[in-house]
Amino acid sequence: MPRFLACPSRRFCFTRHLFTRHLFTRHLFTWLLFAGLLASWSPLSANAAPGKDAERPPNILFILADDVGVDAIGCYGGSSYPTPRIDALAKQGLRYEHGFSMPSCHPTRITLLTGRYPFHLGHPKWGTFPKADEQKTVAHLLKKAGYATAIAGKWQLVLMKDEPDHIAKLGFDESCVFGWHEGPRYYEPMIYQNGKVRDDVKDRFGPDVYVEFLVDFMKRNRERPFFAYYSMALCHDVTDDLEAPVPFGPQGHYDTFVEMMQKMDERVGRIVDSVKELGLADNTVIVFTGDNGTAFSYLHTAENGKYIRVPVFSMYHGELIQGGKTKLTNGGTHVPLIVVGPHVQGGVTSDLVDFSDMLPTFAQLAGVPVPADWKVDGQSCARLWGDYEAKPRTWAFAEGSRGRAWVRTQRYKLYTTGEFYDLVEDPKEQTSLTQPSADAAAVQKELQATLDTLGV
Ligand SMILES: [Ca+2]
Repeated sequence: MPRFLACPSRRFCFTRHLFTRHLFTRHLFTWLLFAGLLASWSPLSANAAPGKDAERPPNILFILADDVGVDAIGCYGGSSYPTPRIDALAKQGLRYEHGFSMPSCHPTRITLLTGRYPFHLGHPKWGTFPKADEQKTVAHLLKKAGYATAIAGKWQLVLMKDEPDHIAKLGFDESCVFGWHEGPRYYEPMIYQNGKVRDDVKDRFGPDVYVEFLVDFMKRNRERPFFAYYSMALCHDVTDDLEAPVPFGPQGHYDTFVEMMQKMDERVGRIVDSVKELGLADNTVIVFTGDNGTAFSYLHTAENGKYIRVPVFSMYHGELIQGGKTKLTNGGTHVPLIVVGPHVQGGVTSDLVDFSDMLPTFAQLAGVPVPADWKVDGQSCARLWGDYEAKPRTWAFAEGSRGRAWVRTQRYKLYTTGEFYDLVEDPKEQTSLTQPSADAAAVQKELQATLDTLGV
């Protein structure tokens, strides 16, 4: 039997528990009949392959750092910031060399939640989510599979004051997020919990509140599968569009990028430790990634009511480079992607992944099909996460803010504008290939066909 076909039996094992309880109270005869069916399914459950818990699908802890590209992470070749906890995750699990985001926050989050590229959703305006797709999110899909769902940190898909129930509408049972463009996210934070502003966090550091909330959520739901989405505030700089500058930290300025990286790594460690402390390490898949490349600059302080920006330069493979957020280059779209789990194959993989893959991947872990009418762009990338049937994708996609987009392989990248780059020879995309080799030309042709099929 193909491995993927074994999935429904595992899903069946989990759902049958809930289902049989329901039937028992409703109709004893039906229950007995169903019990007979269970007996016929049992051997499949007993022989569940590695990666498939006989009782329930795995928990998913999805950690999304803000404005952190590969150049900022030690195990990817960054050397400006110590990232011991993230590096330890990579050592323990699987590190992707070719994980790609959109070049900025909002389109990445849209793609993550829907499995669709933003242009297929009509390029949702910054800070909005398409109304027609509110029921078609990864959170709704996981809820359908019996998961408890929660998000902590950044939402960004609506102004919370306008629509405090927006997160619940999109499928999250619980939430603890900062008031994006409404108040501070770090010091003296403004935090909405389940749609209501908390009045007990003024003296707290926001990121500590987000971690605490999610750890508590995992603790309360440890007897059932859960989807914990840790949408980190770190390492994005402070909010800059309020009437007055937001409060400094105790040091008299905002955290430097170095300090933010350190705090980000610490909190990743804290939430990963909590999974172990709760006894959930054997049934939890942890994913760490970033929503776009490293910030180009950040707000370091404010004087006379005006913010002062400082550039972010990082040492990456021995070269000092500036963060590339918002650009479609590697600097803006090449993000860390590390996966840890009880059955995840360790090491480094060259598989391509983009954010449209998360929804179908998590659906496969949960054992639920993605409805065909959702028209998801991605595909499961779980082939190395356990015994899951999935094929590596042959291209990844990203789109910028002005309709410009690309598809790429590990080596070559073709833009909608026709520019074509060999990223091994020319990682900074300085010279578009006008006379590609025969091999490169063949890839170019395939990538063009992909762009044509996508209709971008
Ligand atoms: Ca971001």
